Amino acid sequence: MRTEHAPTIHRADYAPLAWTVARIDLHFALAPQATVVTSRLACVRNPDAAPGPIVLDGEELETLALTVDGLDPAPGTVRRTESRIEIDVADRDEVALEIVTRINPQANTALSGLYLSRGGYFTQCEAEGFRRITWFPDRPDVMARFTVTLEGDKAACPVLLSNGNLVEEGELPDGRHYARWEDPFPKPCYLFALVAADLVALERRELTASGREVLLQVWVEKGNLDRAGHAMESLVHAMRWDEETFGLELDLDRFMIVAVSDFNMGAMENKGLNIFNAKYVLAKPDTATDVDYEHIESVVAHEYFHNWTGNRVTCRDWFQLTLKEGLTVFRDQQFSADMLACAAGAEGGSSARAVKRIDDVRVLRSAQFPEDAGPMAHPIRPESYQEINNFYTATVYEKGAEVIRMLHTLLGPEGFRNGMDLYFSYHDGQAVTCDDFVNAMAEANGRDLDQFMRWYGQAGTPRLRAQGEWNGADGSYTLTLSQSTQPTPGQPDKLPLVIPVAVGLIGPDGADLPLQLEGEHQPGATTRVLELATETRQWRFTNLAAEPAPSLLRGFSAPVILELDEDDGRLAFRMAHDSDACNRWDAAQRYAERVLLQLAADAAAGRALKVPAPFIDAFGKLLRNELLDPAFRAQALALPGEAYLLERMEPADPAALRAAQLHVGAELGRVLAADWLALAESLVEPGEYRYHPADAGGRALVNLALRYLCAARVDAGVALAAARFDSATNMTDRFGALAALMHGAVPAAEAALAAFYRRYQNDTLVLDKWFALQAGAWRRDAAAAPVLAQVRELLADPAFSPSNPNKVYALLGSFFRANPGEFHLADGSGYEFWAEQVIALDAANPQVAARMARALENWRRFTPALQAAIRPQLERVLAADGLSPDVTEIVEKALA
Ligand code: 0A1
Ligand code: ZN
Repeated sequence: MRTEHAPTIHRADYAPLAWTVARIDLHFALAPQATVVTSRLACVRNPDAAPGPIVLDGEELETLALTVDGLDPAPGTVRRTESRIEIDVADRDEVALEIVTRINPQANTALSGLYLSRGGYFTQCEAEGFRRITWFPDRPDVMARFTVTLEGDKAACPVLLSNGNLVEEGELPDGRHYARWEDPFPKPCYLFALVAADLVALERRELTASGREVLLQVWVEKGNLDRAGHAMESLVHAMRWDEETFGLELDLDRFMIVAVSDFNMGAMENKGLNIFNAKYVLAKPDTATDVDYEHIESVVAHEYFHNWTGNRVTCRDWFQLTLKEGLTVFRDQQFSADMLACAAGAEGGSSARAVKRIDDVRVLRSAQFPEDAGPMAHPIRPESYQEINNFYTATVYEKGAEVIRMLHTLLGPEGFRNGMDLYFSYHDGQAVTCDDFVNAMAEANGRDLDQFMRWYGQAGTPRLRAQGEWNGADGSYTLTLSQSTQPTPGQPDKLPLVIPVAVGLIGPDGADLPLQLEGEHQPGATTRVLELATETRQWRFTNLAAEPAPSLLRGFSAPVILELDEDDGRLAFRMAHDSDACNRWDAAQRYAERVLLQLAADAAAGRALKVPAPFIDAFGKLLRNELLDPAFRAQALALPGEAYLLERMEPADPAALRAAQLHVGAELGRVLAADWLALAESLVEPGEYRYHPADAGGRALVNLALRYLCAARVDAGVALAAARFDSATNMTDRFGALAALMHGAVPAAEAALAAFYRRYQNDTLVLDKWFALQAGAWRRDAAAAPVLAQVRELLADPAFSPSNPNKVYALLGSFFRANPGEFHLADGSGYEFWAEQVIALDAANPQVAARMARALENWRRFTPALQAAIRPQLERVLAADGLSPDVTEIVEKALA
């Protein structure tokens, strides 16, 4: 592990390398503790760069040999540090290097580079893992053609995989065998991968749009083949969608997905050999919920889409990460929305799409908005970083996707497609920048996007202030929109952005009004996109018979915080009538937020808590509205998440908010008990489980009903949850019922939890759910032991392993990040535990530790008493011996 503090890298310092690599021939002699890597590099002088030495990166490598054109380097031509080799080369434009290194996969607990997982060898090279395998210019603008030979023990790793095409394989003495792979496409080294393990494949052959046969494989451990089908289906859907939507075809003869149990992130788009966290591959009805199925579909698609947006056209440097990530998230969001709409059929298509949009907005608001308001705030294209692994963020991914979505909104689907076509025609095979992408969009559409580019450079969530003025005398409604963005670290001044605001006006009868702007001759569509590009601007709608209710930012048309004064009656009205499902959901969220924050303030001040009757009434109306799609109702009736609410609370007081959440949830359950029960009993199980969005919506709504009923401890509801737990035929129902029982902390919960453990004790992925549920538990009885005690106990459970990232995320992530009401204990014991765990994790896996460390980055938003308890723990972590650059960057920025 690196112990020195990482220097800050600046985007402005980018310079092309003097030497790049045209070809690399790699040979791996695989052994758990001593793998020998022989690398032959064809280095070429870069005519576009200033002259200089060959520069290679390395980390924790034991170098056994290095030759230049077959000879020992001439004295004085090589300079070496732990992490860098420079080689002076005079008078030549091409040089052959041969480097032999020895590495220890078994000791690689950071899971970056080449590591072991359950006896197999796997790699993870993004962002800078390749340098932990061999010396190489480890940056994405070096694109080389790879040939890879793997040599390993046949019994331990019968399967030997790498990128591209298998060109040769055979036997070797001593029970070993080998395979040689050639990737026809030049690629940056972060897309290199190898797998050598005991796996089996689910296979399928498909024809691409142009009629080429391709082999698709999903590789899993023996015994898991019956869980690979959904990933394969998802892959085929993704292939078809990219052909139809963007005219993009698979360019390889073979495309492989491999599931691995130990993985820091979700999955990785290595060329032709995607490596996945097993959690995003494996599913069968008995072990995976509907939500798991959905996630698998979108992650499989995301990685597949990277083949064009990321691999064929890649990033010039890591500051451009959102070039591939924002765009690919947008593509996977569109794909999932299309899949849901297609499954829902003609009638339910638009609601299904809205439900997906609501999901995406929820993630953005709960994960990205807080990031943009804290010490790690950065533009989607950061200006600097210390550790690039810390910048795989919600901002780069999710806000990045919102920026692409705004381009899609501004240019329209056709204009966007034209821009994509032009982007590929200019840049296929290149490593480029975000400017190159936006320029292609601008050129294809004849549109100036210079001001739009500010979205790439400005951090912070803009506030969009809206004010409406009704003029009854002339039937006009004047809408004034203004924007402002708070300063963020290092960015005190903000400039106006281009904000597309989709607007509708709702008439008193609840129907949308046709919109006619001043100067237009007739009314037009009922939703229009207004473009706010200055600090403030007015629009005047005319020809209106009565005062309208504005519905702004429809479909969440921009990643901003909308500030609009609406009284409770207006919110209830929009909950009942807004034709834009996303805004209808948002109206319910706003109303709930208002009530929850008021009750939290009451709880903090020791006042009695009372939920306003009109709020319960508005919720009840949504709940009983059978015309609404169940999946939508499940979204609209779920209270806003605590992470989002804490962000809106001044100061953030997790205990008070939790008191409010407990009270409001129980009251909604109690007062509406008859409705919840009727609903839970009326939604009949559709026979044998299949993953289908229409069925999933019903299951989600029943599970929500059980949650409210258990929160209120309604006897019939608790009995129903217990019965559904016992008779469930699939994980969605079983887990939903268990979660409801746990949520209510009812006596039946304990037995159900134990039964769940017994049933799945040998199923590591399902046990992650068991850990997460307990770490995320809410306490209803002040006399009960704090969840912290349970989390500590679970650390010692034989099923827990601190070296498995999924286990850490399930137990510690769920506690630190998803259970603020229990983590932020007034006596500070939660923070002591946090520091202890971050320090322990960091010694083995800095990326995982840094993710956990981020749970306290927004500590300055909390009450003074909590801040006083947090600060010494942040300082304690920062003072720890050998702290990684990853955690150092997070904690230093938090304390700055
Ligand atoms: N590029 C992958 C995610 C990924 C990023 C970093 C990793 O290691 C530090 C691993 C995976 C994606 O977007 O899916
Ligand atoms: Zn990605």
